[in-house]
Amino acid sequence: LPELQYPAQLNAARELLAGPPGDRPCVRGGGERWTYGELRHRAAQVAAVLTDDLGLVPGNRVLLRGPNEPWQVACWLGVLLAGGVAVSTMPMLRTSELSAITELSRPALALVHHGFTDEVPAGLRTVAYGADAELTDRCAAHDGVFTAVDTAADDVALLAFTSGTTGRPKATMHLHRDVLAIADTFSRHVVRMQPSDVVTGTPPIAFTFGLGGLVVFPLRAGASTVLLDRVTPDQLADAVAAHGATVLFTAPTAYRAMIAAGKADRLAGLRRAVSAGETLPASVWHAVHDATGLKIIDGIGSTEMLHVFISAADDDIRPGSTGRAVPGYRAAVLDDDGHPVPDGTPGHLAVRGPTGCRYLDGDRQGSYVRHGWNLTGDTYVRDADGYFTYLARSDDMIVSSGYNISGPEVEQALLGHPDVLDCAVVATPDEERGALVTAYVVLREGAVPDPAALQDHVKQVIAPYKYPRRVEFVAQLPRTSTGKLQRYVLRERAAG
Ligand code: 3SK
Repeated sequence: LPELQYPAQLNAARELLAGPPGDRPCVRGGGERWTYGELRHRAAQVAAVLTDDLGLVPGNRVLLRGPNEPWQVACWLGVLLAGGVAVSTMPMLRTSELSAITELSRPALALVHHGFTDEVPAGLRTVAYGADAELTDRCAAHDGVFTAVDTAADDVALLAFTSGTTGRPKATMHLHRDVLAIADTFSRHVVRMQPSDVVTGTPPIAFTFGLGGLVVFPLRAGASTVLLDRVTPDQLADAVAAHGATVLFTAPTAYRAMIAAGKADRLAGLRRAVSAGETLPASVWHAVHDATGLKIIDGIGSTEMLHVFISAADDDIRPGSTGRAVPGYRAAVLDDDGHPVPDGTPGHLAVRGPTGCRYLDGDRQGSYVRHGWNLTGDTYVRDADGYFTYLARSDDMIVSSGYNISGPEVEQALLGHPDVLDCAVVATPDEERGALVTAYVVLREGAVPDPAALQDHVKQVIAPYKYPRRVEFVAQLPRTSTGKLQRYVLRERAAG
């Protein structure tokens, strides 16, 4: 794509702020409502504070921590303008998790929302932001004029941490050109964000799904963004309607919960609804479509790739399938030796494109990137039309009595039962079969636990050998801070 040819010297924040006229609405939330001019001014002030007052030099890392609200966006942009490297952290992390991140990333200082300073590890120079906090006072002493550091397109702009469905956090490095590339591929060609769009959603900005969807994409398009802080699915649906949002970014669980709460009609004003973080069950796609006419855009992305690389929109959507490689990316399904498998045969999903995995440390780089392909750890199947359908995380395939069974496929079947609100399917050890397909099920309010009814239902919708031989009812499922199911927690629990 010609739009992916960036100049050798490129500062992503300067580019994102360069576009729209200063009086256009830009970002609101946390009681603030800023135009593009105001965001530009504040980001420049933050950059000036970082360099002039706090001695930041290009390449220094800055830890960021706070809820989704405009000051966090100003801080993130300010760090990049100053040539620093943004290390965004989830607001729900505690000291032990933040310590692991600071040990790995060694930030020079931290910019932290004044309500979130308590958990920051001792010894890290911390400047609080938000109303009446130190950073805000310091900003007032700067005039909002700052010449962005002339970073190279290949300089590191951010470190992104995966919260990890395996429980092991990892840091990935992304460059200034990567930040623009995610907007110039998925947002421009699939979401097709417009300047008139009003964007909202739930993923934290510290999660690259949220950073892209709620910050980078709207700024690149000259659209406006409404940042919400920890909303329930009910509140999310109401916020979409109240703010006149036209584009929504959230996870399948939120869509499912909005339907369960009878709130899907509140989404009717949306032009685009994007789902990522986990695969979107066809039943959820149809339920939202039936209630609103909306065609949810499902996408697979990863922290390693920065954002979404397979997706589809409008009439290209085939519910239950993730879609095709996003323009600018190539995707393939490979066997264990790295050779492409025939269409229709399951294998390892591999992807390459303008963004890619660069781990900060450790020895995982060689297993994630092989021969230029990023191996995402997902088992997928491709059809003759180039559509990719998710089967499982490669370590979520269950081998039971010699059969290969995808845990997520059984979950989708269970989710089609009216009593099931949420579920997870994992392998538990079994002497006879090697592994037993085990379902952990959260029932809808008022539903009566009936394992046999759920097992019969699964046998009706997918091959009967895949049915869960063990069904356990639970109040809730373990999820990461970004909402991904932690199947390993259930596997460990089952193994005792
Ligand atoms: O991890 C994910 O699932 C994801 C999805 C979309 C965009 C970015 C990410 C990290």
